[in-house]
Parts: sequence; C-alpha cells; structure tokens
Amino acid sequence: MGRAEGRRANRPAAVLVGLISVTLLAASACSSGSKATPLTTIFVQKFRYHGMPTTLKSGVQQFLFENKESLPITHEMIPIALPSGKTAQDVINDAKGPADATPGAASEDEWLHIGGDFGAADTGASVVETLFLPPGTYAIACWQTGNLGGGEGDAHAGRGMVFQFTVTS
Ligand SMILES: [Cu+2]
Repeated sequence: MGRAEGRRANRPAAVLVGLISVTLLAASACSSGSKATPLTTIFVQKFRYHGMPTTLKSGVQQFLFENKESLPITHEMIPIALPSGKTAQDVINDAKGPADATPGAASEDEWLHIGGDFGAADTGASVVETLFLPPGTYAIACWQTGNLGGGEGDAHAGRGMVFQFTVTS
C-alpha cells in the first residue's frame, strides 16, 4: 500500500485534473437543481470489472466500486481518457510484466487520468466517486500489483483488468 501511495505522489497532473472535475461538479450542482446523479454499481471479481456499461451519458456520473474478491487483495478503478486510435488492449499491453518491468506498472503514467483518485478498495470494501464526463472514449483500469491472498505480481491492468467505455452527448 505504501507502494501505491508513492506512485500517486508523483502524479500532480492527475490531482489537478481531479480538482477541475470537482469544480465542474460544483458548478453543475448549482445549475441543475433537483436532477439526480446517475449511480452505476461496479464490482471486481477475478480481476475483472462487472457492471460497467459500455456507454454512458455525458455529464455528472457517480460510481460505486466494490471489491468482491474471495481472498484479500487491493483493487482500484482509475478512469483514463483514451487518445484517438488507442483501445483497452493498448493499456493492457503496456502494463504487462512484473512490477519492475518497463513500462509494466509504471505505464499508468502514460495515460491521462480524468478524475480524482478513486481510493483503492481492499476485499470486502467499496468506494464511491463522482466524475464529470464529457463525450469521449475512456477506460477504467487497475495498476495495483498484489496477488490474490498476498504477495506481489504483475500490474492488474497487464492481467486484463481494463474496461473501455464511451460517453455520448
Ligand atoms: Cu486490481
């Protein structure tokens, strides 16, 4: 877990984007009155996201992320914008390899993070995050490196823990 915090600490750009999204959220909350924010429940099991739609409406979206693995492990759900021509498979390919591989887990920094950090969730725990999503192509991914039940291994994104989705206007 110290590892994850260290990784976050040298990503000021992600924090800045997160602050911008919070500001947009505040502005939107003032103008949209009583409109309820859509809530999507996503859970992770066997290193895969379940319940995330492939298409979402543009605007303020709220996500509940649950870790439903059977053994202790930490997962995360980091939202990134996919540049034109890139897909979830590119995220997977770049993240392959053990924690010290290049780029491996460090490939997280290649991608534009579009939200504040979702807190990582240990088995049995859940986190909630609110995002403002303009139209575009995105993915959620996990660059944690733990193995089920303990120990360290490849970044989860390299093991396929990436899900691509589109936001429409
Ligand atoms: Cu994970």
